[in-house]
Amino acid sequence: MSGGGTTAYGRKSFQRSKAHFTDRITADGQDGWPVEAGRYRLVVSRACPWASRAVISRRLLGLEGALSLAIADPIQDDRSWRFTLDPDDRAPVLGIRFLGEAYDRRETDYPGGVSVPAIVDVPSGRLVTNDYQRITLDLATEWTALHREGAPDLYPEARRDEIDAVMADVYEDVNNGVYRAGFATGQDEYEGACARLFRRLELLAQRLAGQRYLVGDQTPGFGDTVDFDHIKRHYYQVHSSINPTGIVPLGPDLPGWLTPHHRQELGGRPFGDGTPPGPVPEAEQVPARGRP
Ligand SMILES: N[C@@H](CCC(=O)N[C@@H](CS)C(=O)NCC(=O)O)C(=O)O
Repeated sequence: MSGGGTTAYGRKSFQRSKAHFTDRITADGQDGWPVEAGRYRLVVSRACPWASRAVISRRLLGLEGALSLAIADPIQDDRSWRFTLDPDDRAPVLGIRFLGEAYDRRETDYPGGVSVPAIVDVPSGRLVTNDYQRITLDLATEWTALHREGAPDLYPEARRDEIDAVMADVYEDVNNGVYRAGFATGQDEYEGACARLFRRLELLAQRLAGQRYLVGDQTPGFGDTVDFDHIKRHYYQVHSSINPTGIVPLGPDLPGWLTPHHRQELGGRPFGDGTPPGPVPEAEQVPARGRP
């Protein structure tokens, strides 16, 4: 996930490695990967916020039948993401034990990390992309022929500039900001990241004071794709440099999230011109211990 950069004080700072495989799956197949029902498998960890974005988009757009899902164990070993939640410790359909095998089939001796979300071409077993942002945008804009009826437009043309601007700030200061703070190894670095994170949260709260969503009317409920058990076990047990004891904290109070928020009183239509998605397919339901 991270390499190390050296700060002015000589300590290592958190640096996110860039997605290396950026091929796109598109309607016209410009990169050699045309949109096709049943051809690809989305590999995620439910612990990973970047992967969750793809899981949520897939669900809202009703792509479950067209793009199947593999869920990695939240606890990695030294070969990274593995399929130890599955029978025989092998991902069904792909038949591999480690996501790294799909990376190897794509490029031998690839020096980078093995990250989720990743999309794998099922027939060849090769990784297509691990570019989380592009994956999500392409699900919204290139996979339209396979969207469910009533799927919301998650990236409306008229709002793109605004979405991109808000997303850039949220990415820099919040999404990546929590990593910068959480993985800091120096006090100065930690305090800088922390201050920046809370400054941004304050600005976002101001934006949300008078409108229900960050941009426009769209943001349907995500809760049913969240697995807090996976999130906690991954972050508290895998990153032994920042939590050597591996103790997993109790909480949060998940049912508490279901208390009425009354934010609908601010207006907005959660699905824009579309309709809510149907229930989560049975095979993909988050076990009760991990969900609100
Ligand atoms: N680097 C990815 C972001 C996704 C990411 O960082 N995923 C993390 C999990 S939250 C990961 O798989 N890291 C590899 C590791 O932990 O070994 C991208 O920019 O597309």
